Amino acid sequence: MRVLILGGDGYLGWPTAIYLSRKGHDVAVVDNYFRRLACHQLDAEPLIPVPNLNQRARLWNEKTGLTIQVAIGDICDYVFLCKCFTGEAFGIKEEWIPEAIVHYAEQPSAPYSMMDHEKAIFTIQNNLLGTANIIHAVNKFNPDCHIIKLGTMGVYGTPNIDIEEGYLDVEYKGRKHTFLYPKTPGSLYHLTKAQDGDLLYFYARMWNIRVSDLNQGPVYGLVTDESKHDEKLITIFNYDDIFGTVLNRFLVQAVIGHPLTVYGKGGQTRGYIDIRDTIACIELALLNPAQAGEYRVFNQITETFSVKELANKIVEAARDLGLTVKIKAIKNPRKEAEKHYYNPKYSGLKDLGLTPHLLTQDKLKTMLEFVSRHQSLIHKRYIMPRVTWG
Ligand code: NAD
Ligand code: USQ
Repeated sequence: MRVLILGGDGYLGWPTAIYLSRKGHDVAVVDNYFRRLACHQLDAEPLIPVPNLNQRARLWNEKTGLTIQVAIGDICDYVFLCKCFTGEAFGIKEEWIPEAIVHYAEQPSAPYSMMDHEKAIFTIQNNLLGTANIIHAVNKFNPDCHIIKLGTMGVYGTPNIDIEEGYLDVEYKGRKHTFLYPKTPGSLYHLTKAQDGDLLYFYARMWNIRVSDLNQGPVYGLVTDESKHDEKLITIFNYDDIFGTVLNRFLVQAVIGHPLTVYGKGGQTRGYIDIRDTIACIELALLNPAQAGEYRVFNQITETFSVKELANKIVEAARDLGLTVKIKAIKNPRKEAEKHYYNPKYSGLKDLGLTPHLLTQDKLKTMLEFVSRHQSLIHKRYIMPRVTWG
């Protein structure tokens, strides 16, 4: 399939691109380097320096004989985005109209969105404008094109009832209706992910577009089958307070002997997923597209843990490697429930064929060993949280 990956330079975008390319898809990637620039501005560099997108696509293409096309630009610029739908942005002479889009190109950090006025407004503009542009471009160039958008489990918040996959059946005063599951996001970033979902649901009903919204939990890991033999192909891996996700942060903290930064009581429970399963889920969505007019939602997680449980697992794995790791509860910089009911449903992707890689002690040890080999690159000043929810 012709697959356009928006946000193809990112933590998830690049491993998805090389995986789908290896699987024989015709892949083109787009990115405006927002993430790299923000990392420079906030002094939050990834663990391992990563070549730019053109360099690593060239490396991949030379190494495999396959072709990943690259365009650098902003999807909020509609003229540029339209050129990505014709092939012009990639310098492709003949018509190149995508059959599927994987939409990763958003500002993905909750702390970033809560930092100040400028970053709040940027997050709203970037995430909503970008998504609206994609919808319009799809409608203009190929209304049959399947939009696979990365959503987030955080749109649901932590309600005191079970979390369904996207929709909720409600019976009220003797009548029944199915609604989108109510959303109670806990950061401005998460709110924009709720709103971009609403945009897609609206246009699925208005224009019959096909949408899969993949509500994913925090992702962990950095090596995939395509990058394991070549470090230059490894993805951007952040462990700082702004762009690092919790398990990735804890791995790095454990390696340098920093007490694991559990925010508050540590009872915050989330659904987690291995980066290799993220990619597998994208492929499953791609091969099993939503119907025309369907806004389909999957909860993209494979197991749930509280932050405290995650921290304890890391302490145990580190101990087996001879590392003594402590846990230190610190004042929670966020406004979130620290002890709550959490029972999400996540059977849809498994029904399509996902076989999850669960978080075993062996896997934790492998990741700790990998990070240990790069210990000299770790900056301790990136660890403590700088942003509060105000
Ligand atoms: P990332 O920041 O590494 O990747 C996003 C990429 O999109 C970046 O390279 C960035 O430069 C690019 N980008 C942003 N705005 C753009 C624009 N206007 N035009 C062109 N490119 C743009 O983030 P990630 O962790 O790979 O997350 C990707 C998506 O997955 C996000 O939408 C995020 O909400 C979602 N998600 C991530 C996780 C996770 O744990 N990483 C979990 C759930 C959902
Ligand atoms: N946490 C700690 N200590 C830390 C970092 C985080 O206790 O050092 C806690 C947070 O308070 C939170 C939980 O761990 O309760 C998860 O935090 P996170 O930073 O890993 O995840 P979050 O901010 O929610 O965002 C990440 C990605 C985002 C994605 C989201 C999925 O950055 O793109 O949408 O995970 S979810 O959490 O399901 O909404």
